[in-house]
Amino acid sequence: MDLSSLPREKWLGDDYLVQLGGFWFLPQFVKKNKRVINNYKPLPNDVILVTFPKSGTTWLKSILYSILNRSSRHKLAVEHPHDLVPFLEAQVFAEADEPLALAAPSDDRPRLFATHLPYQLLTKTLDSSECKVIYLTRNPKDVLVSLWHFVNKWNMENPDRSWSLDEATDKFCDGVSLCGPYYDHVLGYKELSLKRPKNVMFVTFEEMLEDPHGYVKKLGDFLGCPFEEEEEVDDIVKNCSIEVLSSYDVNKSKESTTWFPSPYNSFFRKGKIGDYKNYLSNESVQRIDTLTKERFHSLGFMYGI
Ligand code: PAP
Repeated sequence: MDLSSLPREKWLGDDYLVQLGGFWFLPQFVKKNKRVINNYKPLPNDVILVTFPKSGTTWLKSILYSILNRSSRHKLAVEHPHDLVPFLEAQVFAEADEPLALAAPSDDRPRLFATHLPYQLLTKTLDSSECKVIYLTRNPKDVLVSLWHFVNKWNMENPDRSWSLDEATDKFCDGVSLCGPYYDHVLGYKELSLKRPKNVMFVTFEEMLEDPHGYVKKLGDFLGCPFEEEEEVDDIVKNCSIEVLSSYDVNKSKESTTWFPSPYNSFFRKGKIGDYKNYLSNESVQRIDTLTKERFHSLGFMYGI
């Protein structure tokens, strides 16, 4: 594919992002994204976790894996959530149009995948399937601060490319962010969840963190595998907490994943609500809140401030 035909914007240091269908991606992901868009045909019982980067993907991967594989959830102690639940674009379709990982399982256990791709690029894929989608969103200010930490961690070996929070804020507000614009990403799935509530569940990081027990149960119901024992739910909440997950060697590893240039440990930091208050200036908070009002609140979606 000829990348030079796509719009591009400077992003970080000499790196740039390219635009595909109105959303911005690292150039090395364009071909992989297109493979997913053109070739992924979800089975009716596939389960897909969708997030804008830094919205709590790693956490919900571990929870969904635990809900769907109750007998093998001890695997969380030895495998990183990102290896247990592969990203369609970064792992499953990274190299091939028809990857082996897509073979239908011999039993009727659902396949569980994740993606950061926006609905606007997956409209045909998702509209033509009865698969289940769980969309997790998070306050934009916390997303931005989490992303800024993450990117600086992956650039650690190259201090020339460190990224100031002001630069990161400018890019985020301009929509030039990995898989951005954030607001279009969230709204695409929010609208879809209202249209197809049986297939698409929309959850927020904040409500999940405030009531993880209630949300694990709701997710079990949504996925058609409700819990009979409250204890089982409590176990999942505990096993997927940031304290427990980040204590495992596999998640403490400084080695880079095979599919992205960032260390395994960079996916665990604080996992709190409102950490932006420790980093963003009042001016930046106001700037993002104004955008949130324009993009979310004006549509009646009272979220993100
Ligand atoms: P990704 O989209 O690149 O996969 P993602 O997992 O969404 O990343 O983002 C990591 C954030 O989730 C981090 O947030 P923070 O920077 O604000 O701390 C990380 O700490 C948080 N996180 C990871 N695991 C958990 C967990 N078990 N519970 C709560 N938050 C978590």
